[in-house]
Amino acid sequence: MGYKKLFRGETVRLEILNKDGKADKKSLPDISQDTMIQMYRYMRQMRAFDEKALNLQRQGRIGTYGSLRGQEAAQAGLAVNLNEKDDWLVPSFREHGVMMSLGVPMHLIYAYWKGDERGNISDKGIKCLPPSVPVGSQLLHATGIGMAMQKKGLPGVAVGFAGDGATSEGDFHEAMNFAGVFKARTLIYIQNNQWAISVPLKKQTAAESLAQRGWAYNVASMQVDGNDVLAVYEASRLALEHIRNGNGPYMIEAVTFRMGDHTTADDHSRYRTPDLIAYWEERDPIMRMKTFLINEKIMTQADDDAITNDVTKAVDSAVKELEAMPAPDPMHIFETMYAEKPWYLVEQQAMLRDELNQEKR
Ligand SMILES: Cc1ncc(C[n+]2csc(CCOP(=O)(O)OP(=O)(O)O)c2C)c(N)n1
Ligand SMILES: [Mg+2]
Repeated sequence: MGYKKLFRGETVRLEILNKDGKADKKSLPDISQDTMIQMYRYMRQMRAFDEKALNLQRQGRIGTYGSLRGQEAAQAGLAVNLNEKDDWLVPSFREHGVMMSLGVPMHLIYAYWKGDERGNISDKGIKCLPPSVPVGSQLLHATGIGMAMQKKGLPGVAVGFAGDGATSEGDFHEAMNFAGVFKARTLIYIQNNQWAISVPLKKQTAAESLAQRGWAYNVASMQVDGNDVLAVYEASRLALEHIRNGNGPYMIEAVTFRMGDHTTADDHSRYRTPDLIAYWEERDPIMRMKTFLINEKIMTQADDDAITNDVTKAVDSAVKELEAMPAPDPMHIFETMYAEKPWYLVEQQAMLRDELNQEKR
């Protein structure tokens, strides 16, 4: 297949499913029907999680929330290729889809968006760093972890996530440079949703693609239709194989679209037109895969109804678990940042303890 041949400096764009859910049979990846259903299920779970999160935010039951609506394929097609025992997730703030797919409990992800630090601590043994809000900063951590794994001969891959806007940050370029020089076991995974809050891609960069930047650092790079879960699956599989075989880092640019507001603190109708939203609504990643699965008789409408039931139940029970969590201990803010606490935090911790004790009296 043409896309397997990567040319230095040239952007290779991978697309398999068209917007109407039809695939060119010749380009179908070697993928089992179970995996296809799994990816579809993951996407449906993300959408159900997301819709509930927006309602919870409106009701004041969680805080500001960043929706991933529209980006489900870009996360599900990657998730099924990851191995939760060995691989590291190094997320920014829009990766809850891939996190929940790898097993981070949904009630903890809701807790994070409620401002509860305990949301970042899971007992499931999943190697997932806390989501990083300073744009692009997490990519340096992903490169560092990938360098360490390369040095230690470990089998895993560190996946550093970022958006299109983050690729304008110095951190992105430093991370790419180090990854290239030190052959880090790192996948730099860019979800190009074409907006950085209200800044459109064309004001972000004059480059033809984000993927082409990777080659300047000798990081093999590919652009993929991020709303096509089969294409994302295949791009991720190729990238991870490349890294796992010791060939150095890889960068994927998944071209997608954020369907909603940047976060619940934003109003995207102020900078985007209804026509643009309608254009992307027609390219919804979930509908596209559903049409494909039903037309190919891989899934029936009854199977789909059962999935709806399962994902709704899972979300409802996550909300119950979230709201059954005991109130967080304010003293907890001093834990988990440093192995050895600096003196000023020791002082502040003592002050807060005194204040809380006085309040109790
Ligand atoms: C260093 C830094 N600068 C600015 C911000 C404010 N900010 C938060 S998200 C964002 C846009 C990020 O866009 P992109 O990287 O495309 O990710 P997306 O939100 O589209 O997923 C900005 C400017 C921040 N969090 N950190
Ligand atoms: Mg963006």
